[in-house]
Amino acid sequence: MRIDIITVLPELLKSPFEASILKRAIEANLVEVHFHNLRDYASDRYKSIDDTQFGGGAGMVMMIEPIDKCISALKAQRDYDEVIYMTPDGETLKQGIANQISLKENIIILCGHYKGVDQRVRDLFITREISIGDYVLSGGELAAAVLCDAIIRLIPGVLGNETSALTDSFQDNLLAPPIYTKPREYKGSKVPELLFSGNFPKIEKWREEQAYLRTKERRPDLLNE
Ligand code: 6GU
Repeated sequence: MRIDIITVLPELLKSPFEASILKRAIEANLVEVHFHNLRDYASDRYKSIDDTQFGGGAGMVMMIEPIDKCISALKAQRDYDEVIYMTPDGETLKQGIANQISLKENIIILCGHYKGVDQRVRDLFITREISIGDYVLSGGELAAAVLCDAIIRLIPGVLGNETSALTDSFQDNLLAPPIYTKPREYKGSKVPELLFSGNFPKIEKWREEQAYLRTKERRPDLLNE
């Protein structure tokens, strides 16, 4: 998979890709991530990428021309399956969306800033608009990092244990069950005895029940999806 990220703040976006699982995925060539500074595609000598709104109103709007130039330069080199715009009024990111996107070959992610982009960018270039939740961030960069993390960890080979992404919370619309490690007892607090029984069918059944109970208690909305 190849991800091209268009941003006015590449430095804000880079560090999540330089540690742990994402770093290893890149080093193992399971994913390529490229950053494009929108200012490099500005047309005037001030490197402007935004301007005031037509019709009046507070806040700057990202202009179509630099974005068009950047996206067109990328599309001249390869085909893209999706051009995703990160915006608080997009579709809310869910595990199912991450699953779908993780199957794509080449994607572009455009990070919104200021008030957002000229509507014509959305009409002409964007195939999918994604939000990471009902709150406003100062830009789409952190949201893009969240989306990338959610999709890259699903690429086969990225997680050491192939089964572990399948047992995440939200796969199958269930939260994950409680988990334990050593010591067996800590300051009087004990690990459930069943987990030492070696009876794996019974342990699996217990985990499924716990996942269901936890979901019913914390996220009943998931059970109706
Ligand atoms: Cl994708 N962008 C911004 N600016 N704020 C957000 C968001 C995105 N998702 C939730 N809040």
